[in-house]
Amino acid sequence: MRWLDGFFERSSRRAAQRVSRRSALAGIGRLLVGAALALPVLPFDRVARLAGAAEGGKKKAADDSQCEYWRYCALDGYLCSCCGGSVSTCPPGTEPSKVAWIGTCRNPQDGKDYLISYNDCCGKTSCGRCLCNFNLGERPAYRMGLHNDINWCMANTSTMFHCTTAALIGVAERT
Ligand code: ABN
Repeated sequence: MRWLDGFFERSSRRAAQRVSRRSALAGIGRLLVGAALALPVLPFDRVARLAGAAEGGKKKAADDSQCEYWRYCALDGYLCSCCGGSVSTCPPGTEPSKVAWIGTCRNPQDGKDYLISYNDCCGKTSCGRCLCNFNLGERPAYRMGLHNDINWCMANTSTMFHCTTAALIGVAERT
């Protein structure tokens, strides 16, 4: 390996005589900046990551304790399925609001639109878990039946809002 040591020694000395320290540093700097710019655009295979994200999205759309569950397309409130109840039943100690708002949501499994009744559950303080807010087809208070941003426990004996259910009430007819 002596010859290799000698070779590198001779090349280093020759380079040191020809190239100044400043231009050597500038060259190394250019190399580093070039690499930093070029590397992110190299064609990495991102397909696997995208497939994973799509799979995660599908799982969420089928899980009624996630905001992305399809029936929650016009729900504003805490999910009762995270609060001791279910997607369509109030947790113990609360009762469904006497008035409600409705939404029309598409079930991704069959591609059909369904009418959903959103009822607030009343009688306990805010659940505080799984706050979701989707507003597909939601309208301001001049269309009360489509308005989600108020406490629908207003007509109950106890007006305390706890969480919101999303009961399926029928298939939406196309007009
Ligand atoms: N409809 C859910 C809700 C309750 C209280 C305040 C705003 C929204």
